[in-house]
Amino acid sequence: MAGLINELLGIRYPIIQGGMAWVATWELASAVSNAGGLGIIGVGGAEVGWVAEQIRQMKEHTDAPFGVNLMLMNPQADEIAALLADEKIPVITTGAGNPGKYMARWKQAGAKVIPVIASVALARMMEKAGADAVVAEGTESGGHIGAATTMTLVPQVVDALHIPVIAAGGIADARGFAAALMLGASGVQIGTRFVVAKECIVHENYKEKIIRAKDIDSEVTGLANGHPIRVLRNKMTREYLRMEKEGAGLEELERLTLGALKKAVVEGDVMYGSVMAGQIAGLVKDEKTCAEIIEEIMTGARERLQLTL
Ligand code: TUI
Repeated sequence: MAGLINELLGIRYPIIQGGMAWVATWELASAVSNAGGLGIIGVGGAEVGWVAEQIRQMKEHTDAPFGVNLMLMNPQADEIAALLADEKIPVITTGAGNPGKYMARWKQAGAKVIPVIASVALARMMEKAGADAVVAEGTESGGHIGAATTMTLVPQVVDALHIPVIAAGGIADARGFAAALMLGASGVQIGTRFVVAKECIVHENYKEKIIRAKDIDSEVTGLANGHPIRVLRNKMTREYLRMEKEGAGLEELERLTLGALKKAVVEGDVMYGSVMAGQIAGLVKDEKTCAEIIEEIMTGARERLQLTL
């Protein structure tokens, strides 16, 4: 089908995987790329050496296009940005900031640059700066979020830009995929559904927490200090929200969340760790391979839309 991002990116299906910190390692990303989507390595707060090793493994495990997501609050963002250019990474997505200063170098290296944005203003700025597409990420998403919902953000970004828009936030099955295309998106980015993929290396407790989540189990911490993070409710969020309400300082609150994502993902501490997941977690009911997840979405989408891919 013309105009979808599978053409732009040289992949089979217009589905990209979210670049989730600690979660989106080469194991998950290569499985998504090998299944016809775009797998993305999530840099998060990791060091440049870790990223280099992930890229090496990725190149060993897939011949298909793949991406790397650079979280712009990473202390080594400059070094990692240079590495991505040197390694000729085919697709670079960014989060939690404005990647403007890296754009020229990445474009020169031949990368397709796709900033993740949560507002029309930043989307416009990114198009002007030379972005090839944007991911419009609604507040339904897990992790660091903006305020607008996917339903309202996507059509407004589509109307404001000339480049393709990829919808993210609240999409986990064929219905969400079809709805995103109805809003004018040229593809989707999916995170939470892929956390519960067989190939995803997160701790079993983390997958279990998503599978058991109900519709109302999503919570946002950090709203008061300007760093809203969507997670699944647990002992940590209850304590955090109580302290936030009582006017606790940023330092005190950060002590509660520092390293909390790694604690949940790697150690499986889903009681005191930060279990980042989107609002759609309640819809995710089983562990499947990346190929099964993608095939299920595409089969359902073909039934709903006149898709020929
Ligand atoms: O980046 C994300 N989601 C993330 S990053 C992340 S790692 C992290 N861990 C702990 C604390 C903080 C971060 C977990 N989840 N999504 C993409 C996204 N970017 N959503 C919203 C934005 C965004 C927000 C503000 C982009 C730009 C922006 O400001 C632009 C500016 O002018 O600086």
